[in-house]
Amino acid sequence: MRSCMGAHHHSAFTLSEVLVVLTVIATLAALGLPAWFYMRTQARVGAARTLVVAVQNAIATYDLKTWQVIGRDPASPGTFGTLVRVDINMWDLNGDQVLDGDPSLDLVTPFPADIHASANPGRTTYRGFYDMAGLALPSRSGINAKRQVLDPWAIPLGIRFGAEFGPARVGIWSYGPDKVTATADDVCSWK
Ligand SMILES: [Ca+2]
Ligand SMILES: [Ca+2]
Repeated sequence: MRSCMGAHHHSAFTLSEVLVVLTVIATLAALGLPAWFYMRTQARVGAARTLVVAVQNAIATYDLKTWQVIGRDPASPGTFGTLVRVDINMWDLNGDQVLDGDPSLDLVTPFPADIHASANPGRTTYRGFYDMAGLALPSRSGINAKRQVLDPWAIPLGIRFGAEFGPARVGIWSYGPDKVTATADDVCSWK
């Protein structure tokens, strides 16, 4: 009796054992993959938020340097002239609400013809946000061949100007996980 039962245990995995293992694997995959995708998306959203704030701060800091005093009368030491902001739209020269890279590297996007430094040397020294502001990019972000700043989904950041964005008057956003602008998952500097 005992030896008879023992004989059965020499076989390899039974069908039911294989099914149990497969079920466990399928369950782990069902639980684990969505969780992994979710965590990866959350990490990218967090990185996008860091990038958006960093770019906004870099633009604000750079803009401070471009404030200029005009109308000061050297003959009247008591006058201070008027502080004016210049180059407010220099980060989006072509007005397409995409943060510019180096215009001389981007011959497709319709920049004003005379902005291309290569076509008109000396006309402009503007080389795009990344090279003008000298920002150290946070992790998960990058730049493309046009030297545009890319979010964690490798999409260039959006940019918009207006009084609604506060004293800096500039809003920066990532298109978010759906890679489409002006949808609910956008990562915006102003909200
Ligand atoms: Ca642009
Ligand atoms: Ca979006």
